[in-house]
Amino acid sequence: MSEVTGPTAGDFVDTIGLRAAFARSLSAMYGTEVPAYTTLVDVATEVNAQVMAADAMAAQRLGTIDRVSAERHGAIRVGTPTELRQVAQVFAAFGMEPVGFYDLRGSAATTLPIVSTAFRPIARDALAANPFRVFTSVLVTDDRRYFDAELQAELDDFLASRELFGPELLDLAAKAESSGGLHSAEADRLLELATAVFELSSEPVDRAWYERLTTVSGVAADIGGVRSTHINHLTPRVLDIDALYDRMTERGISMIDEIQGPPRWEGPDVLLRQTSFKALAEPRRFREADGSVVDGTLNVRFGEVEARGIALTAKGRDLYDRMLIEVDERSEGLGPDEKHQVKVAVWREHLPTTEEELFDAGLGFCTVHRDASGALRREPIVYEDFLPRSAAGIFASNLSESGSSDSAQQGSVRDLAWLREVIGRTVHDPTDLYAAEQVASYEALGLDAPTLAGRAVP
Ligand code: OOG
Ligand code: NI
Repeated sequence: MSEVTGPTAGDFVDTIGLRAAFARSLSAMYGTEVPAYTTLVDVATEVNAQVMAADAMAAQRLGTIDRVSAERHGAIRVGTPTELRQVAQVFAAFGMEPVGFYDLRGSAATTLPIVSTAFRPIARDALAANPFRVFTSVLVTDDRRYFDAELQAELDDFLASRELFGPELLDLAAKAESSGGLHSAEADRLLELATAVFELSSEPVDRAWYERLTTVSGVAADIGGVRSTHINHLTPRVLDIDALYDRMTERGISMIDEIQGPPRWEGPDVLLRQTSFKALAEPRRFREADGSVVDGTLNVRFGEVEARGIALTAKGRDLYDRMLIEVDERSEGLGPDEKHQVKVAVWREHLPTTEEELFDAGLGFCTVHRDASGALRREPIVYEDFLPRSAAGIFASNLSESGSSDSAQQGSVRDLAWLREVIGRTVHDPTDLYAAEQVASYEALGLDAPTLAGRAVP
């Protein structure tokens, strides 16, 4: 594992060191803002220690305990293509590249006027050293299902008049990107500025404007109702999410009523399981129509935890998506416990119960290695990305109002090509990254890689 260095006087801090320090710095900041996050991290640490004590080899099959203990994902939301391009520059300083395109609009379950990508390291050693990733959403203000022409014009004006990322931050970030790091004084300054932009602002919120956007969507208000951005949540990784769920509940923290993604079952863990606790009331100040400023609260930020499994091939991903549809059909009207039982039944019907069979069936990604005796061993590749349906579920369960949208209107076009254009950088396809890693490991041993059919729908 590469050594992760903190900024110390006189040192050059490389990209990995910057990323690790950035994740720590955001974590420290967020812990002071949202104390329940610290509880979540404590419980995750406790659970991880127990899983390690029970079987350290099995616990580390999808990442070393050092990686898992430091592992976090964040979520942020921005308003405009310019802000998205700028945040991409900030993340580039930390070796985090855009991966995947997620369209969370227009689903029956949610009213989310956003599209998203994830910024993360892509090389295996960079992920092993520190996999910090940020799910990043951008508002789609010209989508008529959500914003009429008048509201769009006002919103665009409002967003155009704010500055989230100042020139000093952007310049330092560009320098860190091109030099592969920074000397310590500049590294400290970059970390300070890059942390500060994601702090919750104490500037009063214009109540009428915020409420107007809330009628469209709580997410629209969170993004476009204020003059700054903030971390929405930071998510630790846990090795046993069911144990964590129970323990948080015992501590009196009310979790959402289901774990998103695959069920707990006896076969291989695939993709990603996530759960969250509901957004907490946080003190915010409001400016009323008469200009007076009053104290109030907003429920926007929440806590989330995740357990990561094996990355699925396009074929495996397609199966996963079909299994979720089957679960929906078979669990209509059922409560969370019964729904979980249906999930387990569907999993048993469709998915192999061992990793080996999962790889043999071309459903899961792996790398191949020779052990000391010369025998070939396959190791699972961990899933490093997000799931749009789980994301929509996490968003939805944390919005107090469902918002409103007009499905008779045409949505505006947003796709991977659009994302690439506004970010001005390569947006990687997650499935291609896993496939390339698998192929490279076979080729390194002079073996033919198993053929991988098709591409996953992101
Ligand atoms: C992002 C919600 C999605 C995840 O882990 O799927 C997400 C947000 O709330 O901004 O973080
Ligand atoms: Ni999240």
